[in-house]
Amino acid sequence: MAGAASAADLTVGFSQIGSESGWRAAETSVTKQEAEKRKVDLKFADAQQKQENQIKALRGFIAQGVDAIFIAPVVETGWDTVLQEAKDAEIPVILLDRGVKASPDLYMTVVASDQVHEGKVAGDWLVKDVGDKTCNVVELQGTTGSSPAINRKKGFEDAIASHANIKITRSQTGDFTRAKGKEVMEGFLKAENGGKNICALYAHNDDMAVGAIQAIKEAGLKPGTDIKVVSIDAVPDIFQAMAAGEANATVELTPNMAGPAFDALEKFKADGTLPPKQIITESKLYTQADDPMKVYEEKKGLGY
Ligand code: GYE
Repeated sequence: MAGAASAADLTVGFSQIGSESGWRAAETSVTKQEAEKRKVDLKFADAQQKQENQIKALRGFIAQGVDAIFIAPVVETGWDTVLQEAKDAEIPVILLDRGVKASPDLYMTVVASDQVHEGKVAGDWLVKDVGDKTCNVVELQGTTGSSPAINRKKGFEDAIASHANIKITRSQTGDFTRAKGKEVMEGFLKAENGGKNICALYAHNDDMAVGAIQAIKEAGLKPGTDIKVVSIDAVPDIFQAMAAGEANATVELTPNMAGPAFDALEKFKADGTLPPKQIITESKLYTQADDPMKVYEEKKGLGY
């Protein structure tokens, strides 16, 4: 009987969304490091945030006959046909950091955070911070139709639902990027009396928050005090902003989704054991009380 397949025998095709945020760049570098460590031949494809490019990449991987496919699906829908093609080719698919609306028998597992919980942690922080003060919140949503944008919105709304003094008064996608986050925040500030009506910003990722912080400063306001800033990812730059008093809280998302994914794949290849349908990564709240510059030093250079 052939020895158990070690990772060194594996070729894995990885369809990455793009490099829209610091967190995404870190996930890419960590995935490449994990592959290198395990001597996996990783075929990398950057989709520049376009679903059609991801579908094309998956078809290329199927044609190449890779042993497995990893994909971070840019949006939740539109995957059934190509996932069925991978299944017909008996190529297991593992989803990284985002989910899909497709039958669970079309993928092996999804390695991701509990994104509803992330939004709830962010909302709970704001509830605690504002007490019974009236607080109008503006929201920068992630990519429209992506599971983190849908779930983080729901979690935050769940957290503030029973607090009538806290309301989301404006909400728009910033597509998870700094540039768009800044642009949309500029619009919010103009529409809300130069920002005087805004008590807090909830951004679905730190990159949009960092862009928005720039806009708040250019409007002559103090981010972190005039407008509280809470976001998700825990990338190094948000800790720099926190140390400067310009951001207040972030919810950590590990960029290492590939480690658990490779572990599940190796186990399956070795003895046929299937992983659970969901492998959920931890979420941790960081605030200005957590020595932000120390965290910044620990995180910088990890590929962000
Ligand atoms: O929060 C953001 C990236 O899919 C959960 O995508 C991930 C999100 C992450 O653009 O920075």
